Amino acid sequence: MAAGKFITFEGGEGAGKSTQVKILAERLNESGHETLLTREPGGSLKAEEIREFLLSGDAREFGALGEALLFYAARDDHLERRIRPALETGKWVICDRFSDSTRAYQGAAGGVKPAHLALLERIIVGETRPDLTIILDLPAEDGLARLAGRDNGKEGADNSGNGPDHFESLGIGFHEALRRGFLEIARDEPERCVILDAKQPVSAVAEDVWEAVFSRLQP
Ligand code: T5A
Repeated sequence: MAAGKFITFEGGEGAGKSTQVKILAERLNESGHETLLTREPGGSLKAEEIREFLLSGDAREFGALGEALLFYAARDDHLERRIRPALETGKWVICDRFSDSTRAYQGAAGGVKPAHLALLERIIVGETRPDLTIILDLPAEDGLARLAGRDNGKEGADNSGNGPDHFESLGIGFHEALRRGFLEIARDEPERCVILDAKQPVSAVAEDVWEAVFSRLQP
């Protein structure tokens, strides 16, 4: 059996990742591909527990490096229990955030040295790198405004399901640094990454996503 494909979605807060991963999974299912739709932090039982801790803000005292280690502990479990087994059985894995989020949030915006994050990535992710990463690009203030307009928290957005989680509540400067961080990743790895304009309506972004998947991975 051919190994599956691994697609990750990245971008700042409210860029529309959760919306687009669902649309892509449906489209791939309709074209006959079995998919695993998953997310980070989380995606496995233990990783979801770490997610709660991280998004509650209680992990803040560890600092950005400590948070990165927690994201990687969750990622290790997620890779071992869900992502690699799915890829081995030929599934297309679509993941809402992955290691580029650690590079952008804890690295570019949080100040952890890129070399330290690269080392963690080598140890934990290893060969299981995404075949394609879609970066949804949106000005920071637009993404935050979208979240402010959302009438209830996304499932698991924080411990209560209401209000901004720890990362959403950081200042605009942090979110602008994030955006620059993601754009830099795309510039450094154009063979893996595609940047899409997330300001467009949902259906137009979905078309761009499909075009990127179709042209790069020929589903
Ligand atoms: N994190 C994560 C790290 O710091 N390091 C890491 O290594 C990892 C993996 C995760 C948090 O953890 C951080 C990053 C995050 O802060 P989360 O709840 O999973 O927390 O947060 P996000 O992934 O940012 O999810 P959000 O829900 O905040 O944003 P999405 O998924 O990008 O956006 P979505 O699809 O939920 O849409 C947001 C709102 O906008 C509307 C939607 O209907 C919704 O109301 N919308 C649009 N409106 C207009 N036009 C469009 N094109 C729209 N698309 C969606």
